[in-house]
Amino acid sequence: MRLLEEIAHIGRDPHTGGYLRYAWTPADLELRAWFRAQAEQRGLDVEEDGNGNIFAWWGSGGDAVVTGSHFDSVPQGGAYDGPLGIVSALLAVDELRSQNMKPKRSIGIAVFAEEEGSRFGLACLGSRLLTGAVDPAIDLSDRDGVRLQEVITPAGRRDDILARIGCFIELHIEQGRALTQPVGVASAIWPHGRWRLDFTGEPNHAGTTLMADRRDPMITFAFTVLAANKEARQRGAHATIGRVSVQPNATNGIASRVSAWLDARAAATDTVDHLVSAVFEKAQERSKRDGTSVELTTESVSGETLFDTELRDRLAKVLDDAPILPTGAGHDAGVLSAHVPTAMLFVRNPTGVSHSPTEHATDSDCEAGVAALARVLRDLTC
Ligand code: HGY
Ligand code: MN
Ligand code: MN
Ligand code: MN
Repeated sequence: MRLLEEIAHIGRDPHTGGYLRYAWTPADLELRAWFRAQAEQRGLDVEEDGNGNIFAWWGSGGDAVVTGSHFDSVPQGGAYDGPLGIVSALLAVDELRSQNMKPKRSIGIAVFAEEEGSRFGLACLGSRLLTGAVDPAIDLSDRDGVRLQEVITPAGRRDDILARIGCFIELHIEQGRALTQPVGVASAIWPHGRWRLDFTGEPNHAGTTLMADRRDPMITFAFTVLAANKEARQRGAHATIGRVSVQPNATNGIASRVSAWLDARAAATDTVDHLVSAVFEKAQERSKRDGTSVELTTESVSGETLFDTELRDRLAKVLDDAPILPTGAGHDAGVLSAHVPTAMLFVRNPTGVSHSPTEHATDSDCEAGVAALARVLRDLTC
């Protein structure tokens, strides 16, 4: 898809084809510069909000219809998750310009920072800073120990920008297999959250310590991974353990500490809560047996997002009764929806695979997404 191809090489791992686009790293800075140039080529007024987010405005008025997404990726992520929404917004503006459209409301394109949370751990960091959902002084560090405030000095909540946004619409590749037509409209985002699990044991010699004398946190950790899988399956929920670090991670030493993140999601909030409590309970029981300890820390929790029904139905109607469906994936649209009427458009993902180098959408479906976004922007601003 045009423009996606232009940025395809940026932050791409040549061995796997996956993307390593982490916020404020060279790849991300290159993508931001590319976006700024694209926006300026279109005569859009570009501003940065001090939280890492970029806004490109067509028109200076308030009550703007804003669309956009994120550039950053999960480690070894795909080419579409995020960038498709930004590229489609640029191409939709081109489409409206080619129709000689003069919008009566401003149109904005937004690029949100650190949506995946791959660098600092907190998802939707940029949109959460913009809306005041997190404090600009928040204490976050990346895996190299670099603090957020060493990278940017977050401006925090920007009421002036929020006041300009009349509604927000995020176009995104669908991250499941539910969408069987080229374009769909989102109804909701499942409740989801991230919890950190820290397992502590006793470092010791791999060769001389009897098995019965060990206090190995890896054992409690391994048991917890299996428990999370079992508890999730029993509840029809989704649980994933990732971002694992083992200290000191020797080949011939028993670990002192294992840290991991639990990503838990389900169609209902209390299912997520029960899932996390059940996993932690099982981990604590096992830790008693292993002579280790386990701590649970809540990193971020997002309740169910129900998108604005009027906007949702209006988009579905404009798009000839496009299918309406929920998603288990989090988005900046979920954060914005607490502040402005918000909707999402999904572009079909034939395999449903995402957060993987093989993530893919066909060119014709991506073009259908651009056409749909243009139709929606026209409907809302003319
Ligand atoms: O993790 C998510 O659901 C999203 O892709 N950030
Ligand atoms: Mn993602
Ligand atoms: Mn995304
Ligand atoms: Mn998103």
